[in-house]
Amino acid sequence: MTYTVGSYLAARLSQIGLKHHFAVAGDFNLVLLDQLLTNKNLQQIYCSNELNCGYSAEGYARAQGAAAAVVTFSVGALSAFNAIAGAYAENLPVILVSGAPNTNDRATEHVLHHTLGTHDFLYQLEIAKKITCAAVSITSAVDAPDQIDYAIRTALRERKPAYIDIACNIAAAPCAAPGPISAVINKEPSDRETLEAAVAAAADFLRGKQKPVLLIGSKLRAAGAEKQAIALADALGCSVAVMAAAKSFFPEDHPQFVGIYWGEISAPGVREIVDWSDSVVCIGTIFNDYSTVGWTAMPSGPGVLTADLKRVHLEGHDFSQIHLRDFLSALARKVEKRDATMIEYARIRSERPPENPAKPDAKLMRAEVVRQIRPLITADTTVIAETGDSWFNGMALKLPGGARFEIEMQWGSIGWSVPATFGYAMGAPSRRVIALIGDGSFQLTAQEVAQMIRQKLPVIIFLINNHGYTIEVEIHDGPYNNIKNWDYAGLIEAFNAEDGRGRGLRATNGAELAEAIKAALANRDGPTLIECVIDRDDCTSDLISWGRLVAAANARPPRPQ
Ligand code: TPU
Ligand code: MG
Repeated sequence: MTYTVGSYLAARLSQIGLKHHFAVAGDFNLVLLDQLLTNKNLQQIYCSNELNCGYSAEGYARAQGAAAAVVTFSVGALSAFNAIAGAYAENLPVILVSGAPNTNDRATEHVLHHTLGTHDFLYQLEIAKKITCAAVSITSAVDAPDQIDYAIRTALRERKPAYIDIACNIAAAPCAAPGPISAVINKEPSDRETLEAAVAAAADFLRGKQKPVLLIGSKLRAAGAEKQAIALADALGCSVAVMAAAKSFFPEDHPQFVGIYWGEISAPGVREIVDWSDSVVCIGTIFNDYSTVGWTAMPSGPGVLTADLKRVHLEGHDFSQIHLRDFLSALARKVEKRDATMIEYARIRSERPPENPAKPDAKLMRAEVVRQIRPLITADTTVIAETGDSWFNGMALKLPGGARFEIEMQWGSIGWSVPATFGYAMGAPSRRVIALIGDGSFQLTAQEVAQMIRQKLPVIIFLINNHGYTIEVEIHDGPYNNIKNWDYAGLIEAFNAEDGRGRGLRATNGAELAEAIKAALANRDGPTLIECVIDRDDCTSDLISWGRLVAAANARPPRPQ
């Protein structure tokens, strides 16, 4: 077979394990899309707009480890950039591929459509360089294989997005055949001597402590080190707390799992266990103003050991070029039991009292929605929680072993979850996907429900209609937090048109919600959106506490110069 630049790219995407790529057509990428279609192992999945295309790929990368989105020049790529920057923040290798102007139009006086109307076509590449770990512009079929391999390899190594643009008259040009995929997927090994030194220093650090705890962060998954973290926990026997953004990255049915650590709004007993400890081993953690609850919950000082993707830091030491996976598994073999924090936790642990069901015809409240969602979560369920009170509702769900949880806490762009749910469901067809989405967030990217209908994905969406931006209300209220109400359940009929099998249902009390959930479980031919109508101020107390502390952090006056 003779390869073209486009079919070479398709071969590489398929070789790294992708079965799909997401796309929106535009004249600068049409020939490229044709070339990608020639690969029968790679299905082309269409999105309603490029922002959603980027987020669909981001969601797919959460399920599959990597993803690709294909868009047209500028009008497409600039919309996708929000999602690509999000993938950077969230440590997800999404390959953004953009069609680009014909090579003959560069360095001429030509003015092209889909550009700023100047002779500069490079601004897109320049922006891409800021929000990806590798950005290449392909204008030669000879160099294309090397450039494509470099971009994909760097994305997989760094767990960050990469960018490739391909001139529209190069996409179908013949090029070299792909060599062995090991050149792209082989990981740089840890530096052996540094690894040994880091493990020795960390084991020494732990030997000197009585009450260490492990704190799990969201980069643990990016490192592919979830199993190794369990091995270290087993070896130490200490308490394991998990940051909100890493929920489900350490199994919640593990006997040493104590709960989500989130300062004032931590699960019962967890803040005490972390505060009383004499050392915190922070594994892949990200401390930002949200995750530290307005800088009120951030382990610091000589008792902190930080193990990051490729770096270990503890007082007096800093080691680079070692993979988290290698570090954790080697350390697990070196440490002695340190289970004092578990003994403490057993003493202070308080079980949540069982929730009583609301009266079936009583006005629907948030707590009743969460109570009815709990039993839906099985080992093969993934819960996807959007920014808003959905974050806090999601945190309160106890996950059985195997259940997964997805959240976009570092980037925090509302609207993420609708396309990310679509992409995730495409990437994980055997999982039950449940999304928790606020009305305000949903309005940004609602169109992608139509793609779930098109692909017949049996996703269940709990749309919490509290008539506004309640999370913002709790941080800082004003008229800008009120939104136009929609007939969310009715919208699904519009998306179904003549052939769709999506269902839209509205629940205003517990009985209606129970009926709607039954109908959702029975609908295997498309998504079911359940609009849960609650009061504007019916939110978790966690959101109120968190909002107060985040608002206080935002309101700090400028320091005097
Ligand atoms: O449950 P609830 O009402 O808090 O959620 P809902 O209705 O989805 O409202 C979310 C409100 C919100 C905004 C407007 N949360 N964060 N923001 C700020 C924001 C604006 N634009 C983007 C793209 N991302 C944001 N986070
Ligand atoms: Mg809302």
